[in-house]
Amino acid sequence: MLGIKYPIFQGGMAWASNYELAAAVSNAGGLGIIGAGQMPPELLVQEIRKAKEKTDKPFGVNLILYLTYIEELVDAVIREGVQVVTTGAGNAGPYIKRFHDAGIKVIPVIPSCALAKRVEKAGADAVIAEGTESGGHIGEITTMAIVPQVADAVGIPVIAAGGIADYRGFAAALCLGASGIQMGTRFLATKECHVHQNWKDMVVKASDRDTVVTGRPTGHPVRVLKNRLAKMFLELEEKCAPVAEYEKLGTGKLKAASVDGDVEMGSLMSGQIAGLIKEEKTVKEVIDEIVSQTEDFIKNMAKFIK
Ligand code: TUI
Repeated sequence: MLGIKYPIFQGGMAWASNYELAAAVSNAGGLGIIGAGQMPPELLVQEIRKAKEKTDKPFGVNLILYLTYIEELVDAVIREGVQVVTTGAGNAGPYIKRFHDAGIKVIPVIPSCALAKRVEKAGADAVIAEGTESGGHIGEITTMAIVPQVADAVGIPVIAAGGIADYRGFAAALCLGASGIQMGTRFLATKECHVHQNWKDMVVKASDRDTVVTGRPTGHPVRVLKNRLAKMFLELEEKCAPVAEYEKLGTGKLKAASVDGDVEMGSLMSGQIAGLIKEEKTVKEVIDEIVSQTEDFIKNMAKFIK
């Protein structure tokens, strides 16, 4: 469907997956995705053009749908032309026809069966079923539970996301009914990812219990690595603070993590699988290793039941 060699998507990460990471993933045979986040449309256009200079393989753009100027980003993506758009934090339905008319495949990230069915009805080409293990803005259901349920609920291909960083996660996702995987945190800790070294070091140092979910009362829960900022968010919850206070505290914090490397007051969005990631690698190493190890593993799986 997408013209890619391996069914491995790199999660579109605001302030973390720019054209360099996306092009590297696409060149290695996966699907690189530029995380548009809150970029102004002109910057997104530049990113798409630079990615095209770096790779002749298909790549995508991820759009966060709750932005007030989302229409401008949609127009920019359609004008520039990319192979795939993935969407997060909202219902992709209203935009699907316009993308299709421009020859762009639409693959929404969804945290529930209800949303999966809704976007399938609206014409989505596939869905990314994302578990609560993921970093950033999350739903409530685990990857283990959501992937088979979404696979049964829709007829389009399902990509599994959340808690996957090695061949075991890849194989498990296929067993659960997925046709492919999406990884974010694993690609955060790669040489080609431009986030500040301090953030990557925090991922590599993290253990299994080092992430926490903040912002639940706002309706936009976000998983991050524990730090001073995360603690301050949790204190707002204890005080039953108004939503405006979360917004005030959160402003500019993803940039602080990514650009300034502020590991105390930056928003270090990362998934629970950070604990499994022990070193920074190149994108090609990540993809080549996971592909060859998954293949070997699957070939030998029958031994467990014989
Ligand atoms: O979108 C993500 N992950 C993200 S977006 C993001 S940017 C951000 N920055 C600060 C605060 C909050 C976000 C960081 N990480 N993942 C995909 C995803 N989509 N997870 C959950 C959803 C989702 C939620 C509700 C998708 C659809 C949806 O629909 C609601 C509706 O009623 O249509």
